[in-house]
Parts: sequence; C-alpha cells; structure tokens
Amino acid sequence: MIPTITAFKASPDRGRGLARDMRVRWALEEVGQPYEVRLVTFEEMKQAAHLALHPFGQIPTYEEGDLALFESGAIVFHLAQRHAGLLPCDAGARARAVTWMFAALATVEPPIVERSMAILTESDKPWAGERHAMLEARIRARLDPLSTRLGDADWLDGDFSAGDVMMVHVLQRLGGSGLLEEHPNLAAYIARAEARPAYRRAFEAQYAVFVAASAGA
Ligand code: GTB
Repeated sequence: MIPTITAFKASPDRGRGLARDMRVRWALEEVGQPYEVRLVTFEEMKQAAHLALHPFGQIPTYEEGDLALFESGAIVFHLAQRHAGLLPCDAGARARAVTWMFAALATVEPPIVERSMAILTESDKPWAGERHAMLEARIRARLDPLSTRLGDADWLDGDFSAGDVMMVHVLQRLGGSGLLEEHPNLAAYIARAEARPAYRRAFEAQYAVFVAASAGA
C-alpha cells in the first residue's frame, strides 16, 4: 500500500527542506518505500478534514490504509520499525538509535526552534539582542556535548539510523547561524548526511514543490 503524507503547498522556507515533511520524505527514501504527497495550504490545515488527521492542524501527517499518524518522530519511528534500514537488528543498538531520535526531538530541537521563533517574532523588541544571546548559549550547551560525543565517527551510534535522520534535520535549521561552524565535525556530519542518495531524492522532491508553486505564482 502506498502511503500518503502531507506537506506545505507553499513552504515558508522556499524549498530549503526545513519543514518537517522532509524528515518523513527522507526516511521513506532511505527504506525504499514509494509515497504520495498531498499538499495543503495553511487554511486547509485548520479545517476539519485535516484536523481529523492532525489534532494541532499541522504537517506532516501519514496515512497508510486505516492508519493515520502525525508527529514527524512517530512517523519516522513507524517507518523504521516496518522496514529494514533505519534501525539496527541488535536490541541494544536499536534502543540506542531510538534514544538518539528522542534526544534530537526533546533535547536538541527545542532551543533551536525557540531561536527561529525569536528571530521571526521578536526581532523588533528592545531586548531582542539579549534574548538572542541567551538562546544561542542554550543551543551551544547542546551542540558542544553533541560534537564531543560524535567525535570523528560518521554517525551517532554505529551505522546510519533514524536517530541520524532526526538529528541532522534538527541541526539543519541552524544553517546560516554560524553556530554549526563552531563544530567542524557537526558541519561534516550534516554534509555527509546530505550526500546520501536518499536525502538528495527527498530534497529534490520537496524542492520541486517550491519550483512548481513559484512558476504558478
Ligand atoms: N512536533 C511536530 C512534528 O514534529 O511533526 C511539529 C509539526 C510542525 O511544527 N509543523 C509545522 C506546521 O505545520 C511545519 S514544520 N506549521 C503550521 C502551523 O502550525 O500552523 C515547522 C517549520 C515551518 C517552517 C520552517 N521554515 O520556513 O524554515 C521550518 C520549520
């Protein structure tokens, strides 16, 4: 059965692959599962049909027969459990890969998202500079130990896993901030992931949406 995911009809990131459907597309490509995409507008995301799939009216969602999922982490975990390639067979290694998925979403992503939101919504406030510095310090408090743990390894724990999918996509949101460049091994980690054929296919697919939307605009 071909699953269907949802993505922005017009992503605010202009095809940079930062919206969270990219994680799901990437995982689908890694496991070789074909998929369909239903593009939704911001208005459609808040209407009943989409809210039945996603209680918070967001993307991405995932439909596979009777199964409907939301939350990028849950969707990638579902795919990784269903298909070979994103979670190791060994029980301990598998649990550690899942731990990295949680670490990406629960420990590393929050201050990164907070920084993006602050830039978007608070840049005109008189205290914006002070808050920005505080948020960057919080991000460094995550990047420093992450960089130490990664060391000169290719991936977070042995073979490439769903943990790397989530972590790389979380870190990519720091592009242009200068923060990643403070850790050359993290910058190299992201570049290594972006060179994966599955990543390229997923990126091109979401970029094509932006190109098509621009042509029609
Ligand atoms: N925890 C959920 C998950 O992981 O799936 C979060 C889902 C989420 O935040 N979805 C966003 C959304 O639907 C899109 S990805 N927002 C619309 C809304 O809430 O009304 C977040 C995102 C948006 C834009 C950029 N960008 O432009 O760079 C990056 C990330």
